[in-house]
Amino acid sequence: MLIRVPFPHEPQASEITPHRVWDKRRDLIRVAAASMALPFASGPANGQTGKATLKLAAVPGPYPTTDKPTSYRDVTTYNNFYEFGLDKSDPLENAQGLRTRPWSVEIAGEAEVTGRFTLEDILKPHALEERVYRFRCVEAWSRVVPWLGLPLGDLLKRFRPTSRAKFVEFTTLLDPRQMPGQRSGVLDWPYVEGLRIDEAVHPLSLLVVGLYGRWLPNQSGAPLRLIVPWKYGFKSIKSIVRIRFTERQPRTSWNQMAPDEYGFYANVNPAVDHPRWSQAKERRIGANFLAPRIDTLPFNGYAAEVAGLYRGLDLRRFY
Ligand SMILES: Nc1nc2c(c(=O)[nH]1)N[C@H]1C(S)=C(S)[C@@H](COP(=O)(O)O)O[C@H]1N2
Ligand SMILES: [Mo]
Repeated sequence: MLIRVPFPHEPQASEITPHRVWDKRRDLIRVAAASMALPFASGPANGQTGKATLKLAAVPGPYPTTDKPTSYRDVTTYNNFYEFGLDKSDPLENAQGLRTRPWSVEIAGEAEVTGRFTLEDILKPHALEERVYRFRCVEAWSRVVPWLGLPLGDLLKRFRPTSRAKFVEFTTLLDPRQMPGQRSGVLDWPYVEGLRIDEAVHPLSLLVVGLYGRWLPNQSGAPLRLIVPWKYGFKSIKSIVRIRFTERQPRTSWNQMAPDEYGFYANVNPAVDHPRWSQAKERRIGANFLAPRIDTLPFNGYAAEVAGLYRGLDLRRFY
């Protein structure tokens, strides 16, 4: 049976209240954030990652935005990660015990190279980049984050996808003992997302391992997540354990649950409303509470880079 849950829902007063509290603390937070926001940060993984052998060092990559980044605190205390609960504060509270080392990713499907790869295997050949991207949730909040990661296409190429690989499917860890949200039926677990292969190898698509010069905290999708900045946030799947090349369009979690509300494409589009609310504007998290909402831009501001991927596609039908 399909249970309709109030997600992604319109922002409610109860969500706004904590922001006022955070806003008051923002000056303190800014000091803390400044000391950790080293654009070329390098050093061993911090305590949470155990005996990681990889160091986090990044160079600035292309596609920066001039928008002011949201504070580290706002980015890591207000999250969507249903495996750890439905409230925005639940992932911070419930994800701390998730074991993210050792970690491995299975590569499967239409590719010459398949099998299981450790996180170290995945990351080692790549240079990490820091990219400041806008990120917009379907629930009409947005933020600006200095992500650390590698271009997804660079990784995918290593597995030599065959000519039959038209899509890429991504799957999150399934482990109800570690992920209490998976003991409830809000979604058909595990969380699955997918991209057309040309979207996946587009240079904007980033496989993310960190933010603000640090390894990803668990609530942000450690140790490996996607960031697809021109699509609504739900496409940016967290804690990935499997990448599969497919000939057919994969079944994705939110699309399967409510196909009339969450399309496979999910390109940010102010002209196509969600059936239950407008998508024309957004609230920048961390901005002054009284600041007016800002206009949402087509493809979240990345139209110049990605609109060409959808030439000839009716974006009202393929939302
Ligand atoms: N596995 C998994 N990935 C997920 C989600 C989730 O519930 N589970 N939520 C998605 C949604 S709706 C959003 S808006 C972003 C939120 O990412 P953030 O918490 O880092 O801002 O993660 C996406 N990735
Ligand atoms: Mo979202």
